[in-house]
Amino acid sequence: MTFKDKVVYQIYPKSFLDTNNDGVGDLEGIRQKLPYLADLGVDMIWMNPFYPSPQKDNGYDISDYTAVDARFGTMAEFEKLVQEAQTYGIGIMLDMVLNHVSIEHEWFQKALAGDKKYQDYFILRDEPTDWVSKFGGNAWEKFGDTDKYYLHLFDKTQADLNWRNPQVRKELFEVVNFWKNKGVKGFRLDVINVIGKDEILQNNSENEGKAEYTDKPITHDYLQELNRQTFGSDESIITVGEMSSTSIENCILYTQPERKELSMVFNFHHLKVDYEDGQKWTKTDFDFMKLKELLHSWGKEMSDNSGWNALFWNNHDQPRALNRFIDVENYRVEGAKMLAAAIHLNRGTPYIYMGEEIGMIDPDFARMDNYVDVECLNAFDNLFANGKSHEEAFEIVKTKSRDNSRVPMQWDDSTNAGFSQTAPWLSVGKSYKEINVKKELAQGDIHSFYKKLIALRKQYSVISEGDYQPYLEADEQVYAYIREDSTAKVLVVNNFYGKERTVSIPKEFRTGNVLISNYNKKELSSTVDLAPYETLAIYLGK
Ligand code: TEU
Ligand code: CA
Repeated sequence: MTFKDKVVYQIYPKSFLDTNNDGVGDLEGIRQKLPYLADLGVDMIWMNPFYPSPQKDNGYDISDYTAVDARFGTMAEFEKLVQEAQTYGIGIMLDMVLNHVSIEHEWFQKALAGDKKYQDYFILRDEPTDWVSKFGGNAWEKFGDTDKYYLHLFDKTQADLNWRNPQVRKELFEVVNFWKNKGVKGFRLDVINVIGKDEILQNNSENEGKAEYTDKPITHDYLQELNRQTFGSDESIITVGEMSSTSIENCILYTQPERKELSMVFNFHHLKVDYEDGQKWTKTDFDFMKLKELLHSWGKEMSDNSGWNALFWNNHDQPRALNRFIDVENYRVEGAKMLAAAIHLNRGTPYIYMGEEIGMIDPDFARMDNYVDVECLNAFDNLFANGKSHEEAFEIVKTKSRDNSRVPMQWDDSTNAGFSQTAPWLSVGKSYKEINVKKELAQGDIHSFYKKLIALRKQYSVISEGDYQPYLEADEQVYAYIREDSTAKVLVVNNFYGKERTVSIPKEFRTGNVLISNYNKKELSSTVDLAPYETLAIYLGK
């Protein structure tokens, strides 16, 4: 198993570093920052899509799978990036969006022009079902001036592909192999658990129709075929499936090594604990007991059944975790370290989203016109149409918009946070003079805490390989777990609140050593008084 001691760093190329000053981040910007990433100690960089795209969904609407969009650079620059990253021991992980293409893709255009072969690349029906698009509205759109409708689970410019057609699968496998042959060492598979659709599609008013297309048994067959035909021939390649509304049961199947599907999976249940009645576009405090229950059940069941989780608090679709789970006004630094330790010492592969390692927070935009993402613009209209005032709707967008994490990386305190000399495509966050890489490296200690956590995963097999047991399950403030392998045991306790809490330490751990702490704690006894947002890990060798 080659991936268990690895750490992945996610880069949103549009917002990382703009080297030609057109307001959009580029491949050259990523290349220039390789030394920064190597110093942090990450093994792989996952890049969000940089392929030609009309950018209706920021690159997840692809019009050409095997080219580089000129706004990000050239294929030669991509090849250089792969090679240079390799000299630092860093692999490149690409985002594969195989569920849908942009309606500007040649396949869809040919289909629209009446080509029967290409019409069978899409999901066309005479009657739409009642399924709801994940970006709002019905999931079907009129197919040109015909009597048919095409399915789009996301934006109406993102047409779902027909995986039942073997020719479609063959084309998509060629896409993966194209990038594999360029030396790519990882694939992140976008919404891969919704690719399998039935021949006959049924209405289902419950839960927006999700059960009709999510985690269908045939999806496992498709993944096995994808594995065989593409990345399966190279053991060093890491794959991660992004799973929409999935189940533990299915994620065990997706990742058990002998099934040869994927290395690991992202699920999002733990990031829905601040949704009121399961609805994203609401504003409410997070439910800690629910969060804990999810982390424990996924941690334990994946551990007991040899599944493997991708571990993360942030990505390009989520507001910053610091704003969601931490009293960021008073404890940003302590909270950032606690959240980091809670996943980096956990069982699974940790992912760091750019800026997380310096404790970046949401941009705190003042106006609706600062937001650009299609999902939040639709949501705003929807909230407004359903009776919310402009102010109420804005407050919700402000807490939930995906733009929160997509703002430019904060490099220093100069204009545009050192991201670009020009106005960026999405405004810089308000906090950049206080929170930026330059300042963090000079005087902060979140970054060095991340470095230490990454190093620990490489040093101790109990962290990379050990199994997972929940601890202190009833505690209403602390998330704790025990890791164990043949060499050692580690107890990790995390205080999720800005108030102190005393917890008991199991007897055997009282003779252990403090592995890492965000309060420089060294002494141990039968209980420990946890400070606000304290994290503490105790190591006990066997
Ligand atoms: O996201 C899939 C997905 O369902 C979400 O995380 C979604 O953005 C969120 O739930 C909306 O509330 C992936 C990509 O990460 C996302 O950026 C794309 O927009 C989406 O697929 C479509 O390709
Ligand atoms: Ca640029």
